[in-house]
Amino acid sequence: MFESLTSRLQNIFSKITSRGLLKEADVEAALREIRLALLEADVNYKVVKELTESIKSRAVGQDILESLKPGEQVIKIVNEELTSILGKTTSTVELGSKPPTVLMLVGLQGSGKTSTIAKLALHFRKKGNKPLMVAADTYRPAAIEQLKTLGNELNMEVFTSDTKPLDIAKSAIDKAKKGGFDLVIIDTAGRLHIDKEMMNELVEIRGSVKPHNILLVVDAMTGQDAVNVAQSFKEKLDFDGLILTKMDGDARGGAALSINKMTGAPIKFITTGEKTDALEVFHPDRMASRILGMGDILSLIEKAQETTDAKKAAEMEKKLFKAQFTLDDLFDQLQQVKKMGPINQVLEKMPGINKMPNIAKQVDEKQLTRIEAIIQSMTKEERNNPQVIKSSRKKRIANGSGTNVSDVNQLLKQFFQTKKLISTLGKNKNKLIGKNMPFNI
Ligand SMILES: Nc1nc2c(ncn2[C@@H]2O[C@H](COP(=O)(O)OP(=O)(O)OP(=O)(O)O)[C@@H](O)[C@H]2O)c(=O)[nH]1
Ligand SMILES: [Mg+2]
Repeated sequence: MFESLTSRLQNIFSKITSRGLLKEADVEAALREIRLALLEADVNYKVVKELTESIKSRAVGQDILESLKPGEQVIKIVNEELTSILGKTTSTVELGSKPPTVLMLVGLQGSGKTSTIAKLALHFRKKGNKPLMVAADTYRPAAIEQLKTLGNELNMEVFTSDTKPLDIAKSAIDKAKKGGFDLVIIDTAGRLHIDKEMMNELVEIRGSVKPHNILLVVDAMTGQDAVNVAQSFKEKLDFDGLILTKMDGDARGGAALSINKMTGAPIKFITTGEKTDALEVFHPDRMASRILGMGDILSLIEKAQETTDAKKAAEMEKKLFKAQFTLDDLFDQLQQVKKMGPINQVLEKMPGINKMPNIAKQVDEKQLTRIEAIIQSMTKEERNNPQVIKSSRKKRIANGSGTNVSDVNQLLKQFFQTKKLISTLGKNKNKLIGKNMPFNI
């Protein structure tokens, strides 16, 4: 996500932070480069203009230029202005007090409506709600089957019926009331272009079922086209919020950075992959940090809380800092990390990681599987006390795991190094954390 924009911005920032003093001309030069980077990221020119002007009006004042760390002050301003462009505050979907809350997803063909419905259903189930997915796309023959398959996969109910979309939606709401569902999510048909037929159908469903929220689903990879689609929809069928899909394939970020300003509608969710758990609530401030390469620790912690057992995590932390961490614990940790999603997406949220592209590239899923296989080929004694692993044992472990002795050596070396690093970190925990942050904002 945003890889190319992030690396451009980081280059610009490293220039201005490497100097102690900043002159007005330096800030202006940096702003010109920021402007170019945004335009190349396919951000709408009106948004680019507004953003650079507001940064400029705040960044060239005496207070900033004469401050102790002017470069960092400028980055802070860019961060705040980016947050503002992305929508300022988080806009969530609140469930009404009188169930069921009805959501209706609309959007062009292939934008990701059906798959996002399953992701939303899972998201709300995790929060303790009981969602009913409704297959009201009778336009494309396989659409109903697609939603049913997703429902089976998640073990969640999907409402289908052989009638017209409007009747399907109405009967689904009746069913929700009787069956104790507190959330109804309606899938609708997409078209290649915005056409009268689609709009009439959507307007009809809206008039009849009065959804609490109409969410427009757009494909982030289509950049400014997504913005144009959203603007046309806004004119014909007012919607309450946006869902940006396929953010995992969007290196530039043009749609995400323009769409809120250009439509006035908040981005409520983003999706970052094909799996049903690849949905995130959109937080403008966290997204701004991610774009600037400062990571998104809060989302990472939330994801970890969702997928890990809190008691286990606390035990692990104690062991880590007491240096009692064994290879068994490492194996457990790998399982937890894997549950958090694709490893490259987990790494993406860590501050400063894109400054170390080699690390991000080195850690791939295959390598994790290899490490797991090596650990599984060890005896209990070896896992608890890896010092005993000498050359004959190494050969046996390599054979057992289908790897080479050099792979075993590498894992052991990394394990001992990490253990040492962590125990030093433990001793200097507070001192080190501040220094390791990429920017002291
Ligand atoms: N990589 C990636 N693929 C996605 C994401 N969201 C959706 N897709 C894929 O995009 C394709 C289209 O998604 P659908 O959910 O069928 O789109 P739709 O809007 O329902 O399409 P129609 O029903 O034809 O209007 C599918 O292959 C999805 O797996 C995402 O966040 N990342
Ligand atoms: Mg669909």
